[in-house]
Amino acid sequence: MSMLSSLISSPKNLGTIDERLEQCGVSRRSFIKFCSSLMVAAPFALALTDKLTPEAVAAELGRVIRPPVIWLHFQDCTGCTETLLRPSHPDLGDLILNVISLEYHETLMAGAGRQAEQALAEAVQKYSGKYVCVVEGSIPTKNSGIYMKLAGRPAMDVLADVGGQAAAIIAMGSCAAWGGIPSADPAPTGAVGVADLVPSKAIVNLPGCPPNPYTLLGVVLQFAAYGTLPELDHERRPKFAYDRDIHEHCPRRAHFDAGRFVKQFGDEGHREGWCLYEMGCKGPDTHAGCSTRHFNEIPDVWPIGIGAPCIGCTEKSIAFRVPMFQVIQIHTTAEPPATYAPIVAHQGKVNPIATGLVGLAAGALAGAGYVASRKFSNVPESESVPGRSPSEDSRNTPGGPRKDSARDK
Ligand code: FSX
Ligand code: SF4
Ligand code: F3S
Repeated sequence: MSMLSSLISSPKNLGTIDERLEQCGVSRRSFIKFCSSLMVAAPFALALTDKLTPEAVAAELGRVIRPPVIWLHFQDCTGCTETLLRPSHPDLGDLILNVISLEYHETLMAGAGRQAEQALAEAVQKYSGKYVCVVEGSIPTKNSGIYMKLAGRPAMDVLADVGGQAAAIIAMGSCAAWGGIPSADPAPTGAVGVADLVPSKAIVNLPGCPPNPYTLLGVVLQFAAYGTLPELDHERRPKFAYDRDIHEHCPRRAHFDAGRFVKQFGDEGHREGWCLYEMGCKGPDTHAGCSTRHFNEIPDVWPIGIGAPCIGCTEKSIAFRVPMFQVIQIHTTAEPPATYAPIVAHQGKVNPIATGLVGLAAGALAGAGYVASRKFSNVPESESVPGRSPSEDSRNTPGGPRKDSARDK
């Protein structure tokens, strides 16, 4: 924001925005695109915010290149390309015409057959070592990879060739990141992800089935502006999009904390928007940004937002590995309370000094104390939630279902 404010409102920079842009040598179109980028590309935007003057911004924008991109399709449903049709900042047209130089993409290109083969060969040769290779779909490895061929070559060979000569590879979607649906047991084609076959390349994994399109846009815009890739986690996922779990920012979290769980699809709790934990929600173990950045640019359009439990589609060890409705063990965050505090607690005499000390600490401890009081209360479960019957409360205790979780086995 510092750069934007210096461009717009610094006392030294009197004049209209158009005049300032002209002085800086920045076109209005570039500026609008830049503002759009700020909205979608966390790493790109954050990196630019330390530029203090309009001249520095102009210099940065001047360095924006249209990186050549070669996009490969392997075993997939094309949902990863489909998801790119939804964003508007930039939209797909702007992305492929102004931000990147899309050299090859089987779904979008007009050419076919030998024409397409030739386009791929020419692009690889012309931009060898400089292009970004985006891979969508998993790669079959069983029986020498005969289950998917491109112009007569097994997908494995195409990846070794095209991926091998790329500056970096973006594995778009869970299939390309670690095998996804085609790798589910019994994995008939021996499907694997990109990193299993070319582990030494610079690879950015963007798992999700499909992934959030803005995550790809963020990575691409950073590469276009700086030629760098974002910081990654241990699964090679960009931290800016995968550093928190769904549960931390889930709009149903208050229901989890209060012990209000959906028991069956269509029941009253489901209609009221209660927590989906007991329906198998993997949100507590799943790192992704869906709870804050919804799909299709429509509020609440994401799995939990429409009443479906998260299946953990961004986690290698969860989606298509752990059964969808199996309840998982909570181990990253506080568990929901098993018992509940009464509304009116018994009160004794309180020392005034102690009252003062408690007053100082009250703010910090209020939330923790509330949860702890529920957790350690001796009050029977039947008195746990005012206005609810004992049978309802006992059904809400998640201790039982968690015993069958995958992690307990
Ligand atoms: Fe896989 Fe992409 Fe799932 Fe589909 O094409 S990540 S099956 S939504 O979209 O590869
Ligand atoms: Fe949301 Fe799932 Fe956590 Fe419940 S368990 S709060 S639905 S992420
Ligand atoms: Fe996937 Fe769960 Fe988000 S299923 S799309 S990570 S809510």
